[in-house]
Amino acid sequence: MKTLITNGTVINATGTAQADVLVDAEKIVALFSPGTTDVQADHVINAAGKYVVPGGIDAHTHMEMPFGGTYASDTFETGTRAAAWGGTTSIIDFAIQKQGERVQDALETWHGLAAGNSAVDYSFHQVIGGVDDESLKAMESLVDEGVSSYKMFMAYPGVFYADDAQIVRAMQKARELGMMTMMHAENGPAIDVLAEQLVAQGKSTPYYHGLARAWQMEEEATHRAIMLADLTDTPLYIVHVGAKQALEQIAWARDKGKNVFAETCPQYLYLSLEKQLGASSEQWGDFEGAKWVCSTPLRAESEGHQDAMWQGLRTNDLQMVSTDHCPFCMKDQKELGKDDFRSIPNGIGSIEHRVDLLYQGVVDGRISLPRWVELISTTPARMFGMYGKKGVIQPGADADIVIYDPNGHTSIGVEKTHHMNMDYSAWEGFEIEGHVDVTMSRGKVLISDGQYHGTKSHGQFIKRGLSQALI
Ligand code: DUC
Ligand code: ZN
Ligand code: ZN
Repeated sequence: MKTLITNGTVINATGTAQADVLVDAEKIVALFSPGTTDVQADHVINAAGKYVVPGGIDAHTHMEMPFGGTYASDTFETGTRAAAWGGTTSIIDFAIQKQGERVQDALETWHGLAAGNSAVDYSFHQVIGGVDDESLKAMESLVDEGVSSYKMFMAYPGVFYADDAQIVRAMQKARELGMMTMMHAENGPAIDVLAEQLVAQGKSTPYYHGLARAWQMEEEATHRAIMLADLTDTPLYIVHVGAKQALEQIAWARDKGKNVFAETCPQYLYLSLEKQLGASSEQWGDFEGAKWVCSTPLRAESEGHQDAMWQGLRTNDLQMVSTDHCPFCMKDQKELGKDDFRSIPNGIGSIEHRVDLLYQGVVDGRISLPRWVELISTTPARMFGMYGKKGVIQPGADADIVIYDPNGHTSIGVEKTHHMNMDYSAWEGFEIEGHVDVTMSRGKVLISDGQYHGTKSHGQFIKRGLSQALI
């Protein structure tokens, strides 16, 4: 089955071109100057006036993540269907090993959750939640299994936390194996002290989650992670950067030529402690703020964190944007923390909106069209060892293609556009001056004409190679 996408503007990270794209079965097989071929296709899609871009890659998602006595509310089925609606055709989720569990068992559990339940292709990073001799040994088989990256947490003592000694040992193992170390960089033990003191003073509403997780705790942990990676001579990728001071640490390390990489997320570009969690004293008691309780936390706009994140995307001190998609409903989930912010499950759902929210950055003059593609697709593919197959419109690549309408419009809201399994939208009322018209995954149209045509058995596991982003 051949599909020809005609008259569109193809956008890769390297630039834009007027080109027709020929898809044969699951692959892109040719790009032509428009009208220069009489190829017979079974199906023609007219993309006149539209952008033809590589499918989005969300390299940081948490389907069904166990957290705070509950589970992230999107399954692989619901979360990847929402991804397709929003132009994302690949995700990398986290297979979570906790202390006392076998790494292989955790990975097998996540394979079991995703296989046959994914609308789009998926892969895994391994979380090592308990660094010990057994889990370090188990890391040795991960690269062969297509899992070339793993994550540790400097936060959440008693749950996923790794101390400095564990981090050093894991980084040494990663260096031996060529794996990418990903880090949740916040000083968890210090945060827990502040949180306990705030609650003891009666300051227990969601707003105080942001105060307890002070930017100093993100800056300090980011710096420490950089130095431990330097010590062990291993590359480092910092997840969900939200504090401008943490970004300064990353820029400093990169200026010194270190293999330090980082992502931010849409919530750190657009949302803030003041607007969403209420900095005026009347609102401090408002539990609505629980909708935006995530870690790292939303930070004060008055301190300039959001503008710093946009700037980091322009200067390439931040190389990509992932969602940290970790949705929880207000009812029965976020509500667990109505008397104490420490019991609010941490997370925001955005998988459906990342491509649109970043496109709005193009409309607003913050990033260029090729940079948009680079941030949402090409760099995630390179960073995590799947470039060529994913992240680019070129012959030989998987036909993961989004047709994006710059004259379309997307109104975000739980009633309007939302397909995630959540009873609210963290993005309610956001208006995007663009629209995902068609989402194609390995040659199959998943979204067109405002309809979903996918199946939960379409998505395949992506066996990834080593990072292609290293110097
Ligand atoms: N932060 C979140 O907001 N949710 C999941 C885990 C994390 O680190
Ligand atoms: Zn995290
Ligand atoms: Zn996360």
